[in-house]
Amino acid sequence: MDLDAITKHSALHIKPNGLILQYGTAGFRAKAEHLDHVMFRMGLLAVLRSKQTKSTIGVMVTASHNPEEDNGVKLIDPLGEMLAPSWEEHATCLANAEEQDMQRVLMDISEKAAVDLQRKAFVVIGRDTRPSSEKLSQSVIDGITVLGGQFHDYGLLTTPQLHYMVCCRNTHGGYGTATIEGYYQKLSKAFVELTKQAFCSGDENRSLKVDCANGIGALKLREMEHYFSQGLTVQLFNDGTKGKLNHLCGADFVKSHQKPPQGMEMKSNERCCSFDGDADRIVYYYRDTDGQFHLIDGDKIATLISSFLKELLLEVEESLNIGVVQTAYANGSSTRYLEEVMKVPVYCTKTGVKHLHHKAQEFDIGVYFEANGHGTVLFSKAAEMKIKQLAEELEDKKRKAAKMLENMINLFNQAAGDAISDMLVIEAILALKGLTVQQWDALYTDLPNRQLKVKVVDRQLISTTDAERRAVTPPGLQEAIDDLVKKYKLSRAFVRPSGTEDVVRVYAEADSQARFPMTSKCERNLQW
Ligand code: NG1
Ligand code: ZN
Repeated sequence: MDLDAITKHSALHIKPNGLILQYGTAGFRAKAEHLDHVMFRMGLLAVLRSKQTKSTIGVMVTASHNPEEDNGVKLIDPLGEMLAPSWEEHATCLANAEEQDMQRVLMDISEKAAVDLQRKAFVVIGRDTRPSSEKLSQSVIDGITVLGGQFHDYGLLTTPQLHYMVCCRNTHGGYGTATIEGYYQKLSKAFVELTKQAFCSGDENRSLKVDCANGIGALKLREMEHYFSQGLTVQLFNDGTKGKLNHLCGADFVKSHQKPPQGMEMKSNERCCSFDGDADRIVYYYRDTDGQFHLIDGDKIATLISSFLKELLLEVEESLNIGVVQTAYANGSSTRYLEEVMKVPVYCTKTGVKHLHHKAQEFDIGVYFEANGHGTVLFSKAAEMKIKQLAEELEDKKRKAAKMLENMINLFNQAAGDAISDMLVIEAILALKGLTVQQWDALYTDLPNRQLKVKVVDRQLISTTDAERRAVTPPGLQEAIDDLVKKYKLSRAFVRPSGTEDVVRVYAEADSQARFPMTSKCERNLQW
């Protein structure tokens, strides 16, 4: 380690006085102007992590669904997964170190994590379309090079595309080719093969309206659309040519306001979807003939996908196990439908995809989605091999089903939830099953629900247990919630501190909106 060079370069990326940031569920997030030093330091950390894992590490510069003025950064571990928890702590220490302590903290991390400093390091970088992202990714590069690491800058990418690149590089092409062309080819080949049958039966004019949140999703979908254009026409809205990133549009806006994004022309019964700012989340929606808006969130996406996969497994008579993983925010109706009607086991984890991803790895086929539309499906190595074998050995209808499963494996981005990949999966399933968006929506009816955020002095005073469904502290809080909840049917409520914002989130659902615990009066009394 050239400690002098580190000190010299670090002085060009000064930490603002008194600023303390935490590596949260989605890495660091803050106003862009406060992040230069964090970027430089995450470049340094990525080099250490790369040396330690003897693998390529990813650094993504994005603040996802947050306002355009914000930015953020997260590291991607070797198989495309989120950074290991012990390294999240190293990231927090390094980001908050005072200038004079930088060298010591770097040495501490290297010692604690047994980093072989002599090894080579390789880091790949991606960024979203925020005006601040290009300069901030240059600071990441500065950090990488000062520690002697090599890098490849992919430039503009969606977050899940960078996860895919990292996974491809560390599996030496086993997962796919680590280029944007490789990503487009892999997904569109699977999509075209999967939907061939559906489209020859006269359903070739499928079209979908996509709200791209004025973000990176628009650029990437535009690049990709000609690869699958025979199967699906996408009409892009909020493509970044006029509006501001995530402003009154995008998956987060649609999900939390339960209304269409600005700028989207919706005719009745038209299928529409929204991506978030870095295209790792997707939600669907439509307006019925009475003009009423219907949201189809991550829970219903998980239901559609898992029922399709289960049907295919029944067809090939293979007893691979499927599990669905949700968080406390999953609508109670979805959990009931999955367990009671579809007879699929459902598990609840803490919020944040790393928890869901981890749990989903326990199954042959693990379907995980957060209600906000972030999710994917994981296939175990054994399941992949079995399905490949069935696709070769079986005949007729069974072979067709096994081939479909094989294509589904390739169509999912197993490294991370991916709006583009999930969109193609959903479009393929709807086409193959001949389902309209209304029929999909009618699988079950969501319980009325509300989610609020409340500003408090110290959100960490609230601690939780049971996958965040029950509060442990402060004393009396859970009892108060229980007293309220028991007055209503099919009711559930919980509070938890957010991992990405300085707020406490409050969620409640019950059988009817009219008798809903969180009335508008109550809402006004809360500080937003
Ligand atoms: P927090 O802020 O911890 O609630 C939010 C989302 C998560 C996840 C992360 C990362 C909700 C209720 N929470 O986490 O699902 O997506 O951001 O972006 O939607
Ligand atoms: Zn996102």
